[in-house]
Amino acid sequence: MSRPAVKVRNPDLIRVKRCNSVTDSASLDGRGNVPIMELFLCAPPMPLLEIQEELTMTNKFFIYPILIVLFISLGISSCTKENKKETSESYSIAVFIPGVIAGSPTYEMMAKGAQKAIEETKNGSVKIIEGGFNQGEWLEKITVLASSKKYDLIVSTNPAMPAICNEVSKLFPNQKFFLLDGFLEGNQNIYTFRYNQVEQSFLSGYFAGLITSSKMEGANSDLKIGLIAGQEYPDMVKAILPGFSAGAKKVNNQITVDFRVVGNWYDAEKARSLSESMFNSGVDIILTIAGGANQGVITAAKDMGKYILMYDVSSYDDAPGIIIGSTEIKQERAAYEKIKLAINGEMQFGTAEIATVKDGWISFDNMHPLYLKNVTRDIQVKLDAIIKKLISGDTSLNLPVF
Ligand code: RBF
Repeated sequence: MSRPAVKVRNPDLIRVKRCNSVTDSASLDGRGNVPIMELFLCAPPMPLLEIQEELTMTNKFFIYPILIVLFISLGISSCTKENKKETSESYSIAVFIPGVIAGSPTYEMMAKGAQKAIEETKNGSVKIIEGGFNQGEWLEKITVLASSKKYDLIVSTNPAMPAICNEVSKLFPNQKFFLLDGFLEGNQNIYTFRYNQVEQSFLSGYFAGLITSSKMEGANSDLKIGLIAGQEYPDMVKAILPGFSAGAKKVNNQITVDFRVVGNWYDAEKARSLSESMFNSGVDIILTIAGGANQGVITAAKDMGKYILMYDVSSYDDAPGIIIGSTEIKQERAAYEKIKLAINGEMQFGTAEIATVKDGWISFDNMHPLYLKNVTRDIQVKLDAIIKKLISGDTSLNLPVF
C-alpha cells in the first residue's frame, strides 16, 4: 500500500535505513524516496542520534526539542497509520471499472463520485482503469493493482467484485477495498455497500404492472411485462427478477414476466432482436439492465411504439414518450461520501452496508417533466403511494443474502 510520501529533505537520512522491508522498491515513492514514516517504523532512532553527534552544543540546544517533537508526532502517526490518514492529506485511489464506463450508469456514477472526493483532497490522486468485458481477466488486473502497492484504496462496483477482491486480499493483506453494488462481510480489508435491489426492482415491477394493466396507447390487453439482463448472475435471478415479478403481481396476480438474457453487456443488436421478439409476443414494457446493450432495447421500443423502464439512472430525455419510468440509485453520492470516510480513516472495513429506499439511496424518478407528461395521473398516484410506504418503512422488503 502506498503511504504518504513525505519528502526527505536530507538525502543522507535515506542511508540510515536498516530494515529489510524498506529495501524493496515498492516502498519507495515515485521519486525513489523512502516514505519517512516507514523509515521511522523500521529503523530504530539510533541513526538520527548518530547524526546529532556532529552538531554543536548551540545547535543541540535548538535541535533537541525539535527532534523530540518530531519523534512524538511520528510515533503517534505510526500508531494510527493503518486506518487513519488524517495526519496527511495524501491519498491515492484506483477505480477499477469491471467493463467500460460508456453505457453503464453505475460505473459512470462511481467514477464521478471518486473524482469529486479526490478533487477535494490535497495531494489526492485517482486513477481510473477500465477492466474491459473479459471477466476472466479481472482477477489478474486487480492483483496487478494491489501488487503495485501504490493505492491506499481500490474502489470497484458490481456483485462479482467482492469474491474477486477477497481472493486478491489473501495475497495482499495490507490492501484496502471499497466495493459498491456488492456484498461481503468479515474481511477486515473490504467494505461493501449493496443496494436493496428487491426494493428497487419491486418499484420497477409495480410500475410495469400498472402500465401493462392500463389503457395507455402503447399498452395491449396481454398482462405481460419484460426484463432484459446483460447476464444471468445471482443478484439478477435471486433479487432483481423476483422483486420485479412481486411488484407486478401486487398490481395483478395474473401478470407474467418474460425474462431474457443478452449474454454480455454490449451487444445492442442482440438486445434489439430479443426485445422485438418480446414485444411481438405481447410484452408492452421492458425493464432493461444490460449496460451498453440497452440502446438496442430502446431502438426496438421506438420502432414498435412500446415502453421502456430504466434502472439505476433516469434518462427520460433519451427517448421521450418511450422511456416512461426509471428507478435511481445514489451511486455517485455513495462513492463520494464513502471515499471521504476512507480518506478520514473512518471507513468500517470488515462490514457490509445495505442501502434502502427508506435511507434515501434508492428512489423512483417521479418528478421528471417527461414522466409527469407521459404517465397517466392515476398511475402516478398509485406509484406514489407505494414509494411513500417504502420511505416511511411501513413496507420493507428483505434482500436475501447469498
Ligand atoms: N452493468 C452494467 O451496466 N454494465 C456492465 O458492464 C455490467 N457488468 C456486469 C458484470 C457482472 C459480472 C455482474 C455480476 C454485473 C454487471 N453489471 C453491469 C450489472 C451491475 O453491476 C448492476 O447489478 C446492475 O446495473 C443493476 O444495478
